[in-house]
Amino acid sequence: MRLVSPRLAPLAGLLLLLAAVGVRAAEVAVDWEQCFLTGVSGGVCPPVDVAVGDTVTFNWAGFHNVVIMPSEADYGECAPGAGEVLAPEAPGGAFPYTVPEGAAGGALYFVCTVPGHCSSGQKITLNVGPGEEAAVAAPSCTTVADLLVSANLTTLATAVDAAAAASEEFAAALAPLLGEGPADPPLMVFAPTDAAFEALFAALNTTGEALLNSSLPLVTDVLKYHVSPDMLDEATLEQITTLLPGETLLADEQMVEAACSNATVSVGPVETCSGMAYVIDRVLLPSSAGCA
Ligand SMILES: [Cu+2]
Repeated sequence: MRLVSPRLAPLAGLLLLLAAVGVRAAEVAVDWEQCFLTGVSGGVCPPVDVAVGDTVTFNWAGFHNVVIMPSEADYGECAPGAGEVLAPEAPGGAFPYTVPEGAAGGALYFVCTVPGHCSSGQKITLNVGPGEEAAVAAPSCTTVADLLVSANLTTLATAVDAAAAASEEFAAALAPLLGEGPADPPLMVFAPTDAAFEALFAALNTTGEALLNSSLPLVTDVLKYHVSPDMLDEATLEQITTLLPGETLLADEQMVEAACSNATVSVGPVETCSGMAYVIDRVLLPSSAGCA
């Protein structure tokens, strides 16, 4: 990640939080020796519930191996030669097995194929929970609106609210960004910081409030100039279209050249529900705004 200013610290926290989602792998111990003893005394080694990514460690003291069987039927019959040897037979051992993604929602079957052991009952079933499927069913994606809040981009959020309240067309165009409509095609967003807006207001010798009151259509055009249906190349400046008809930008993932001003990407790309977002340090002004 690039340099993150204190202002954007909440964004960094959000990204770390997102990265941590789904990383809850557990350590599960299987007493493989006890499983053997339970089997030879006529019992059944109880199945164990696990999740994708869990590490299951088979521990034993006697002479055993760990073999995974391809099916419940092979497991039930202790079919000779059917399984794959994961840990060769050895006098004592601790074999770690990581539950693979493909096992989600199913079961895994393990036996010991030292002669007589499987048929005596040294076998165990691991029931695998739905794992990542649950996360896919309820995606935890970030909308651009979430991003503006978490990155504390209050001036931009205020301007977007005012423009959306004044123009149904603008509100409809922005709906996918706010998580209120399907993002197809995805939309890329350049989000200027509060400091960028302050610099613009100072240059124009005005305030944000005055500008919204006197020139809302112009503000709306400027906002449209910050949204594009195009994708960026990492390091090659390419011309991209914007939601403002006839106005284009030259941009890569480091910088943006607008008609009247250039900006540097300070944070990004940030993946949102509706496409990529980049926090930038200048407000982009289209030629129709009149290059001051
Ligand atoms: Cu054994």
